[in-house]
Order: sequence, then C-alpha cells, then structure tokens
Amino acid sequence: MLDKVLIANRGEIALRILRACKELGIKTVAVHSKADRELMHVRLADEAVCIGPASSAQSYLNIPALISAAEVTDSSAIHPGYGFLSENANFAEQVERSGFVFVGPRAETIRMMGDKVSAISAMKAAGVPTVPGSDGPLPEDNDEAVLATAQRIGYPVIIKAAAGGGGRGMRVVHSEDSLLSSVSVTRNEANASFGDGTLYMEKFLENPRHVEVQVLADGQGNAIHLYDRDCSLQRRHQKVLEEAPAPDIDPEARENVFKACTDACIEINYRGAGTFEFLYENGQFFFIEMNTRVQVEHPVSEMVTGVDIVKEQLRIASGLPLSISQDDVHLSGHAFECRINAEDSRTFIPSPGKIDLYHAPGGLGVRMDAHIYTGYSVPPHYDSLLGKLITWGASRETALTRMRNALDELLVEGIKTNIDLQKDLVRDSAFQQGGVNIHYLEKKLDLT
Ligand code: MV4
Repeated sequence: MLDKVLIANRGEIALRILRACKELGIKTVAVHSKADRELMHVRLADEAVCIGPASSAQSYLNIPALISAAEVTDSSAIHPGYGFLSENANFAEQVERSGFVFVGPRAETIRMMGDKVSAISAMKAAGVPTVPGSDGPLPEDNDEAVLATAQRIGYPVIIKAAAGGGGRGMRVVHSEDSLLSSVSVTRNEANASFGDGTLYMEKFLENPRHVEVQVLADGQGNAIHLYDRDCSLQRRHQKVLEEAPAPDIDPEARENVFKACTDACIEINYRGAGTFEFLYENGQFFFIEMNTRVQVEHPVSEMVTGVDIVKEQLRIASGLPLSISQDDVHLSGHAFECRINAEDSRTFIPSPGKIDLYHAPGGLGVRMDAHIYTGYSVPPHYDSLLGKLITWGASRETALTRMRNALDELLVEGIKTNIDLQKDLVRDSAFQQGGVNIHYLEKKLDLT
C-alpha cells in the first residue's frame, strides 16, 4: 500500500480523499494556498505545505510547486481529486517522471480521453454505442465533404471541438444554410480557447437524459461497473442534483451498456476510476465522453453499492488488484445528492463570505460531504461548492423523503446558498416522478 499521499486539491474532495487515506493507514499531506490555511483537511492532514499566494486558484495548478511539495514531504503519490489538474495528461506524466505515483489512469489514457475524437473512436471500436456522427475529425479544406457528412447524419447536427468537453466549444446546426458558417465560427472559437481547431460532428439529440456509468479498473485485467447515475438536472453545464441508479432505464439496454463499458476498460487496459458519459434517449445509450477522474457525484454510487470509490483508487494506485469482482457488487436502494453552493438561489451569483452558523443534518441514510464549519470564510477565488448532501433509502421514495427532511435541517447562515432551490427541486412533481431530461431545470427556472 502507498505510504504517503499528497492531496493536490482543496475543499470537500480534499477531505474525502483524506478520509479514505486514513482508513487505509496512508499518511497524508495537504497543500494549500495562503487563503486556504483554515481549511478542514489542512487541520486533519499529517503534514501541510503552503504552496502559493492567497489571491488565486493558481496555487492548485502550479505543477512545479506541487511536485516540490511531494519531494520535501517524501510523499509516494499524488491524488488530484477533481477539477484543477485531475485530467491534465502532462501533469500525470510529470508526476510519474518525478518518481511519484499519479492516482489516476496512465497519462496516455488521459490524453486519449481528452481528445474527444480519439475517445469516441476508441470506445466505438471497443463496442460502446456512440452517437451517429462524423466518425473522425471534419476536414478543414473540403466543404463538400462536411455538407455530405451532415446530409448523411441528418439535421439537426451538433459541431463539437475535439479539445472541448463539458459543454465548451459546441454549436447546434438546424439546416444546411448555416452549416459552413457555423463550422467556421466553432473552429475559430476552438482555436482561440483550446489552441486546437479540430472539430467533429454528431446527430443532435433534442431531449436526452444525461446518464453516466461509474467504472473501476485495476490495469491488471479486472474491470467492474458500479451501475449508473442520472445527472440530467443541470444549469449551464453545472450539475445541481444527481441520483443513482438512473430511474426508468430500459433493462436490456442498461445491461448491454454496463457490459460494453467494462469490456472497453479491459480493451484499453484502463486503470483507476472512470466515468462513461452517455446521452440516453428513446431507450438507447449514446456515448459522448469519458471522464478519467473521481467525480463530484461519486457518493451516490457508493451509497447504492457500498463500494468506497476513493479507497479503490488508492488500492489500484498501490498496484493492488480490485478488492471486489462484479459478482460482489449488489445494487441496493436509491441515493440522491444535492450540491450545496455558496450562490444566490435565483441569480446563481457566487456569495463568498463568513459562515456565521453551520448545522449539518443527520440520521439514518444521511451523509454530508462538506468542509465548512461555523466561522469558516468562503474565499472568493474558487468554485462555490460548499459540500454535498447525500441521502440513501431502500426505495427512491424513501431516499427523496430523507433528502427533503435533511435539507430542512441543513443550516448555512451568513452567506447566500442554493439550499432553497434544492428544497424546491425535491418537491417538484416531474422530478419526483423521475426521468426528467437535460433541459428540464433550465425550462423550470425560465418559468419562475
Ligand atoms: C450533445 C447534446 C445533444 N446531442 N451531443 C453538453 C456537454 C457535453 N458533455 C455534451 N453536451 C451535449 N452533447 C449530441 N449529439 C446535448 C448536450 C448537452 C448536454 C449534455 C449533458 C448534460 C447537459 C447538457 C446540456 C446541454 C447540452
């Protein structure tokens, strides 16, 4: 087992990683900016290293500072968490070249998944169902071929940047009239944003759900899935409320997609935790992207399977095989996660500042993954996630009732939060019914 892990992150996920390390008897190193010296995980880690000035998110992106911190503390590995450098192939490469273990996939896997064209083609080759599309990059100098591709796919189509992902660098095209101009604008934006103008085209699915599959693979020939999550409730590509398993999915399509995901992991010799992102429409799954990190919403999968995803990541990084096989994974009950953000419930404007009072809910089936405490000041430099409220129940109904009650118990005073929005959502009748699509929340917000 790894001896000492440097946690290259902050906030609730740093605390989450610290807890997993403690359970495994792994020593921990916190790194933090000057603004973050009061963070909960900094107190709880065995050692802490200040790696940068107060006024920026840059500290957690400073590769030389992170590697120096790993050197001076004699760490054996670096866990990147999510965001920041977690899907940066060059970082993974530099970590390993410096003699540390990167808790995540091999750099080449991260690079392949970062390029959406190569990710889709690898997954398609491995038997994962993909969206009908260009099957490769759009040519830069052949308008006829681009028009013919769209013709074959059928309008509406969506133009996406190969270096994009997560909703950046996309444009929907409804008819031939605007195709070439849209391709040109999207290419200019992709060049400006990512330094890479490579584009691809897909059929635009109008009303899909966002359903993702959690996998774990050890790079030693073993891969399992931890069922699916529904993350359709989002605003401007920011997820708001997630659940596991995804409700009301065609059982046969679902079994097929799980098998395709684990087969693909073995095919590409995947190592670590990963998420296959799908659009789900009319009973069919369509792969769009793969995430090579632990995700914000991983707890809902943990709650319905009992598998500790971060502990498995650390075991895999230690060179150990998965502690469980697929036959050991049993889906039990239902879980929800509400993201609790420091932001106005209606305008979504961030609201940093001092928390005058924090009271976390409790009780059977209630989990609060958060780093805040009464007296903590939310700095303005980072994203607004304060924590996640997660509930579990034997049925979806019970888990949702627990979430309603837990949200009523949750007190965060002194700053604005989105708790009122979450209280509203868990009482929404369409959401209670289950299976709303990716446009539901934005439409609802437009109406109120
Ligand atoms: C799509 C799509 C419809 N058709 N691709 C947005 C984020 C990025 N991961 C992919 N995205 C989409 N790709 C096709 N072929 C609609 C979206 C999309 C979306 C996807 C998941 C969750 C929320 C979304 C919100 C708007 C658009």
